[in-house]
Amino acid sequence: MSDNDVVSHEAVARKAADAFGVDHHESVIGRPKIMLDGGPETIRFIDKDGRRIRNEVNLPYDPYVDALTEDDGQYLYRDMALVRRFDKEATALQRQGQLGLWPGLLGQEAAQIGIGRAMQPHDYAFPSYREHGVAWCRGVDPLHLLAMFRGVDNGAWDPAEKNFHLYTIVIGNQALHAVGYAMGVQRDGAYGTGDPARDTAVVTFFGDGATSQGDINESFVFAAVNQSPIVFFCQNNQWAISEPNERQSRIPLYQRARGFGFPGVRVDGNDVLACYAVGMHALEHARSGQGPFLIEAFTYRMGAHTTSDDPTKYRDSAEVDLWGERDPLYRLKAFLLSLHDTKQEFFDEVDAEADALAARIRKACEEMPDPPRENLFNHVYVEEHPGLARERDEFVEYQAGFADADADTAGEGVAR
Ligand SMILES: Cc1ncc(C[n+]2csc(CCOP(=O)(O)OP(=O)(O)O)c2C)c(N)n1
Ligand SMILES: [Mg+2]
Repeated sequence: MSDNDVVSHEAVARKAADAFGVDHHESVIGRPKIMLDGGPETIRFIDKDGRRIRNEVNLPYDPYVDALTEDDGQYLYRDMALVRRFDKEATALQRQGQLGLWPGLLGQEAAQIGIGRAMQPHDYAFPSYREHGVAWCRGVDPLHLLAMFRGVDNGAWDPAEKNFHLYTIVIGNQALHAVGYAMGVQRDGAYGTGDPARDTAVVTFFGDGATSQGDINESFVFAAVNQSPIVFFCQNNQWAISEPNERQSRIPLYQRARGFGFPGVRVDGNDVLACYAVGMHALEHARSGQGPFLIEAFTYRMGAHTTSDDPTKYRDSAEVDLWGERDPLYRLKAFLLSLHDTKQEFFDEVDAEADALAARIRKACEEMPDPPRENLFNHVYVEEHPGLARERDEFVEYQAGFADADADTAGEGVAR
């Protein structure tokens, strides 16, 4: 076959799989999977049975993992388990009419907790809309996330207090904000000084689909030419709603960084130790003035895109089952058991804590008061705007006509 032949997508995928020397899998709907495990260039520390991997690819990051104690490993497990439980409860709350929408993170816990715990409090994060695990690491109360998806708040946390920006739904847009912030850090001289309390890195989060957006590519250009202190953290969960990743790129996403002039690596996004270690390295790279860094966390979206999506329409359940075997929590649990012989008591305590968390957020979510309706008009302009004030007054008067109906449904605790 010559290079000029028109080849099917499947043939391209087979060729790529052969080039990487890995198996590919064909699903019953005929979608070829190029690399189920990310390929040999993927940085991974724990194998599927929980054993520690030592090889040339992960060697540069070994010291970060070797420095972790059993307590640290348990801490990461606890984070992941609590965030998973919170996410599960949020999905149930949406199904029961308490939230308008919920984008689940099932399967992506290791990617988010790994990088989240590598960040320093004075670093700054710009998330998209699925970063509940990072929010957790930044100390954002899960209830604030629920308030937003319940529609009673536009973003309940103070970004400046947590150094965690508000969620961004417009795909890729937050990367531009993040690079702008990182350029501001440069103007403040808050990088490359050698003072760990001062040197700051910015991290922005986006998905595989977002890499097809202009915003991401423009961010790469500005970050590269300015050598800005930013880590681009791409969670390649294989799907952009119903669009599989292999229809969006002919090369592994991490390789794109090279074309812009900064390093990029692929890490096993279901291995929390790998995400933590590579995150630590990339953050130090950025803080010390060496410029941007791209991490592609190769993972899988185990659930639906959001609660409005039905993935059975476009993907095969065999694929989901296959990735179920790579569950990030089971992997870390196997590691803790094999390396440290962690006692069952610890896992039981975490489960109990997770249930208590779920009960707390359920109760508080159901009891969340609706905001005053006129809030809709607030914060549009810095100062009062006469036209808008008139519309607000008319709206309030109009709504007052429904006072009796409101009294009838009061106490039901259902978001209207
Ligand atoms: C600019 C823009 N275009 C389209 C959409 C609709 N949309 C919402 S999520 C999504 C897919 C994003 O996929 P990916 O970047 O892989 O992130 P994931 O949802 O998988 O985490 C799209 C197209 C949007 N929100 N913004
Ligand atoms: Mg995706």
